[in-house]
Amino acid sequence: MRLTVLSSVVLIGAAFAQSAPDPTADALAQFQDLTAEAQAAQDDLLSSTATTSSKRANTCTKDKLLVRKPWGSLSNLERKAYTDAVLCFQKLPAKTPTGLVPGVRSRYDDFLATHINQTLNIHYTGTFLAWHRWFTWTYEQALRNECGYTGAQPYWNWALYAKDPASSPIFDGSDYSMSGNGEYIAGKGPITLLLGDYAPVVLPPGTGGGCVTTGPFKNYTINLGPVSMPLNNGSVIGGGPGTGLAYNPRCMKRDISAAINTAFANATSVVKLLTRNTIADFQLVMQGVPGSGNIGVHGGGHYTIGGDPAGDVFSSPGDPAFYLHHGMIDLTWWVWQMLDFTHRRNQISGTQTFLNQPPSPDVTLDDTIDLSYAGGGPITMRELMSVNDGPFCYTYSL
Ligand SMILES: *[C@@H]1O[C@H](CO)[C@@H](O)[C@H](O)[C@H]1NC(C)=O
Ligand SMILES: *[C@@H]1O[C@H](CO)[C@@H](O)[C@H](O)[C@H]1NC(C)=O
Ligand SMILES: *[C@@H]1O[C@H](CO)[C@@H](O)[C@H](O)[C@H]1NC(C)=O
Ligand SMILES: *[C@@H]1O[C@H](CO)[C@@H](O)[C@H](O)[C@H]1NC(C)=O
Ligand SMILES: [Cu+2]
Repeated sequence: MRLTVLSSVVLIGAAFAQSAPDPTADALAQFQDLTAEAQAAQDDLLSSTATTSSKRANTCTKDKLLVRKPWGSLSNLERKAYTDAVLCFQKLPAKTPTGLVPGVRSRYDDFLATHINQTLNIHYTGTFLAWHRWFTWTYEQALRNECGYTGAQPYWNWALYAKDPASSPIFDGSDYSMSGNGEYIAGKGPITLLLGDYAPVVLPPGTGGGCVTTGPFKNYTINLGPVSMPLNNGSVIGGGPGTGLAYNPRCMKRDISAAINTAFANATSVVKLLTRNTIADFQLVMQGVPGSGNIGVHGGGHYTIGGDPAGDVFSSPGDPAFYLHHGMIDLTWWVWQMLDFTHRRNQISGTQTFLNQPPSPDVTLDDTIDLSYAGGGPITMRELMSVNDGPFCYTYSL
């Protein structure tokens, strides 16, 4: 009897191996379908004559949409135009007074300083998605208006390269990448993420760890942060207690991890995220349900890059790949909204403080977001709810 069961299991296994669909390919196809549905819904919306409800209502039409594309589908020329614009932005003088943030040295740092300063009010809060949509858009517009960039913000589709992100067009270290992995540091222990009183999440280290020495950002100096680095090998590397606003020049380090990408930001994770039913569930799954051991696609992307500053929640925008990661975060929110725009457009959920510590009121659509010296001026949550209304007029292509 036992033998029979065993041999039938083997037989079923063999049959399965021959005909089973590849789960990754299957999930990627589902992601494509959902994105196509979102695109169709946005097209419908823009071709209908429905009036916009926003105060700053612009006249976003289909032909005016700025199309954000995945890095891998940009030509070398387009990639170079983007990284050149970022390098230009890193050389422009800061607007933030050094009396306020002693460490700022560039326009690029204005954005980093704003993110560091507001970290505890923009993650695991009601503002998380809208704040990062506004932040990424303001950065994209600054590259266009201040550095002559004519393209759109590219994004990083994590699912495409989950098995080997270090060899992806984004991180392969070529002149047409966002720079490569950090230099290999031997003997690294596990990375331990601490989140309040929840059980720590222990992750395998990546295959770098040292300074980035390849690609467009090989000579780039990080000026601010870190504030709260994960434990590496049981001790905090780099980040002391402090505000992160002091001048702390250092090389950019990365510790790219295929294991983290595969575990948390694979094609199935993206599809599972897109099938959440409420915004509360969507944004919690995206950021990782605390205590579950799952860091979500948001944490997955950040810790796939790892190192300093990408591994620090506060100063992660110090790594220019941040904006490609948040392009994809925003893409998933856009798809999710478009799948039922009537009911999802104005859905927000959460309070004003990180995991509601200390307890604070719920965020409302009338609350304002202000990026300080990064620019943009104060704007209400309400105006950030649609990518084709308020200040926005963009879309995503796969
Ligand atoms: C990590 O800890 C182990 C054991 O204590 C040690 O041998 C190793 O050198 C440490 N690695 C680093 C990068 O500090
Ligand atoms: C990077 O810095 C080194 C040493 O200062 C210099 O030789 C090299 O030309 C720089 N590379 C770029 C791309 O700026
Ligand atoms: C893909 O991600 C999900 C979490 O979103 C996880 O449960 C699953 O184990 C991951 N797949 C692999 C192969 O690690
Ligand atoms: C940091 O945030 C505080 C409180 O919102 C604000 O008063 C201050 O101007 C901010 N600093 C910068 C550099 O944005
Ligand atoms: Cu952030």
